[in-house]
Amino acid sequence: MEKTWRWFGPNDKITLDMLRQIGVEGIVTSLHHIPNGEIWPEEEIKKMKDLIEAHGMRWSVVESLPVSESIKFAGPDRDELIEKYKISLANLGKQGVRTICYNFMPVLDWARTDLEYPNPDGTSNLYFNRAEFAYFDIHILKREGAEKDWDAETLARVDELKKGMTREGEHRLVDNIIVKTQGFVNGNISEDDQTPVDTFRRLLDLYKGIDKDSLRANMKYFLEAIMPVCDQYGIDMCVHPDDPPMQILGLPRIVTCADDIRWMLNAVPNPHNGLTFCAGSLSAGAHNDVVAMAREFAPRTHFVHARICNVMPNGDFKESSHLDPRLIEIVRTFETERPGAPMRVDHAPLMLGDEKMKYNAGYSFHGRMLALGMVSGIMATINTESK
Ligand code: DNO
Repeated sequence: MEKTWRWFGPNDKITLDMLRQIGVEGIVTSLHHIPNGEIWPEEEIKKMKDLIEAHGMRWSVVESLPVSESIKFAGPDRDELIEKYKISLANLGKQGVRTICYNFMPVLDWARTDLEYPNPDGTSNLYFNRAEFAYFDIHILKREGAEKDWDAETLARVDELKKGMTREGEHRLVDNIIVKTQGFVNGNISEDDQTPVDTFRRLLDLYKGIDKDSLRANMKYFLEAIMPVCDQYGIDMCVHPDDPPMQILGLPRIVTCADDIRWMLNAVPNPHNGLTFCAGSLSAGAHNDVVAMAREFAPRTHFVHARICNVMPNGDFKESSHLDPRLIEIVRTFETERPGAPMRVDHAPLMLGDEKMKYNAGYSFHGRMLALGMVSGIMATINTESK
């Protein structure tokens, strides 16, 4: 696979020169300065592409070309937004940038409760504490009917948490769940939002009455509308699975398991309608056999996120080592079945000074460098064995 790296543009503290030195071949990035829903002009795309190429790499993947909420919940301006999306795709196609990662998660792009969960070796990791997330839902968002969506064991943990919860503790949860994990992904929340909980509630309201079937219908509508542009320019659309892969905060989620993925691939059977195989997101659901899913969906996978999670019996989950045997099997599958596909690592630990650098959550330098080294080693071994 092609070794790629998610780079956040010229303001990223990690520079293109640094990436070249650590064996990165392709860049995964977005035009982060263009607001969600606006057209990406061809000259802006060319500028980014030229910058990357001047550093000896190529622009392999767009992550993300964000899908506006209104397209997801079928708001009155969805056709207009889809037209703009198509123009952006065509402009990317004209510049030869042909792999596009996006997601169809309502409101929230991904969720974690702790961004620096300490490991015994002195590094730290991202962590999802199910009870803390439920606490956020029930006691901070105060979402109507929230309690009904959580199991008894989690509710008992929430009660325990409540006894010791402080204002700082609540603030930290809001910051982690709404601000720090969402702010940098061109989503709905900006890092300087002074009232993120209110913004969040307004966003949740947009989805009143939208269930799984209507969200699926809206996704199909979107994909059918953009496929002609994908056909014309050879663009591969790669949906990112829902992270975590389950219903949360009363929102429907439709890319959570093998059945969901089968549905979305069959609903629009064009090969350009494909998948970002994010082993990490899928493995955060105990219901997913990620190794089997990699084998099943390899033919329609155009982009791979190499990382993996461990789910605990209480539903909490944590990122695991990039040398996890499941990940080795997944890398083997894609290295064999999709040899040229772009692959990147993410959600690696904070280590060796990363913690002072204020990187975007999940996107450390040393941690990711080590992870890329590990996955590169797995790939090299697989290639040697197969000769
Ligand atoms: C988180 C990422 C996601 C991903 C988007 C794709 O670390 O994996 O933010 O980029 O969901 O649209």
